[in-house]
Amino acid sequence: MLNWFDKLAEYQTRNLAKKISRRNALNRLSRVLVGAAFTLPVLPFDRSTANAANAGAMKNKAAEDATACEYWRYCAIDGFLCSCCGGSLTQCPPGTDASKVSWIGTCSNPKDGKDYLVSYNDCCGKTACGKCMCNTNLRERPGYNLGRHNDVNWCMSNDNSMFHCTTASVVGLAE
Ligand code: ABN
Repeated sequence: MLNWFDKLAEYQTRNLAKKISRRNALNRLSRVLVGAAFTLPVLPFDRSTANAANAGAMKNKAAEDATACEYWRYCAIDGFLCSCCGGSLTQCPPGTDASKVSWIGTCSNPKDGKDYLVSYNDCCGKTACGKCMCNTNLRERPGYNLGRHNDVNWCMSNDNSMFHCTTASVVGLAE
């Protein structure tokens, strides 16, 4: 009888120890953490507001910001933006000269939806500006179609052929 009673007491004690032990608590906690790691990333978060805000900011840059690669006139550019290098969208920075030859692109203006012919001129005579590098290349063509090729130093015909940055001037409406 005593033996039986001892066994029951031992069983109950062990059971209780299992339930309140540190190992048990850690075991449960780790299960919760592993479960969260697998389920949280797939939960359907509402990202529509962030996406809409992002799209709005991109549209604004495309229409207004001459220091952003997304600005519409830069659709076929390859170079550092002169507007980040002490010049502007159409003006070379002090101490540099516009390239005598240039390449062209056709870019759509988001404000009126029309296509414009854009002339890209490299500004020459100083070492590379190094700021706001953009390489968008819309409708850009290989070197055998030279006027539409941007991956070349267009300062090649200037007295000082060092490339500094690139401007983007509208020539007129594209036909
Ligand atoms: N048209 C910009 C440029 C300059 C030097 C080398 C590659 C591209």
